[in-house]
Amino acid sequence: MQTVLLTGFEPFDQDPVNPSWEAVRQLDGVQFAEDVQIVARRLPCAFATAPECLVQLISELRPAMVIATGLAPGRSEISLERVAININDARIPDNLGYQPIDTLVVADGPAAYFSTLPIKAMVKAVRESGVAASVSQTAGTFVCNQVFYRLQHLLAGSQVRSGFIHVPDQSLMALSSLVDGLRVAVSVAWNTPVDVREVGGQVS
Ligand code: PCA
Repeated sequence: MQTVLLTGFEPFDQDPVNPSWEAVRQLDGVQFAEDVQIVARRLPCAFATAPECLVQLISELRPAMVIATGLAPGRSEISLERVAININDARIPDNLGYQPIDTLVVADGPAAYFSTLPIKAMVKAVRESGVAASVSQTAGTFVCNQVFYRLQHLLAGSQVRSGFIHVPDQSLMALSSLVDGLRVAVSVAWNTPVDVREVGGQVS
């Protein structure tokens, strides 16, 4: 059996729940192809501990694909992140009270990494399933971007494809739609070796 590791985050910034974890936990154990199953795990919302936790999970579970998710407050669509950047610039302290400003995620790392997931195909399929989705050109500069960058750094050059999805607030998308959309996104990612060519950019 092969594993797709799907992560969500614990709550942060005084929110009682984080829909990223509430959604992915519902997909834990779901088998979406004959020999592939989702394993869902929760990451802490802290710069110091989240990447270590993810690295540990990857060495333990040896996943064939990794998709991390987190909440993007205010966004109303499932956001397929295109790029992780090598900067931490926190607007608020994380759950351990740490607030880095303009520090590098990896001291000698490149400025950015692209997602290695077929993000255009994923957007297309999620939309066709009736759930709002789009490509996002920035994962921000907080813990999610840091985790995304560390993930891409760790798996760069490997056969294991990986990326990040930001999810909407529960006030802007029902949890059931989010779960359905993520299930489609994972399955399409698994089944699409080469991304499709679709409009998905922004003018500014
Ligand atoms: N969202 C935050 C961190 C944890 C989460 O769910 C972010 O976008 O960085």
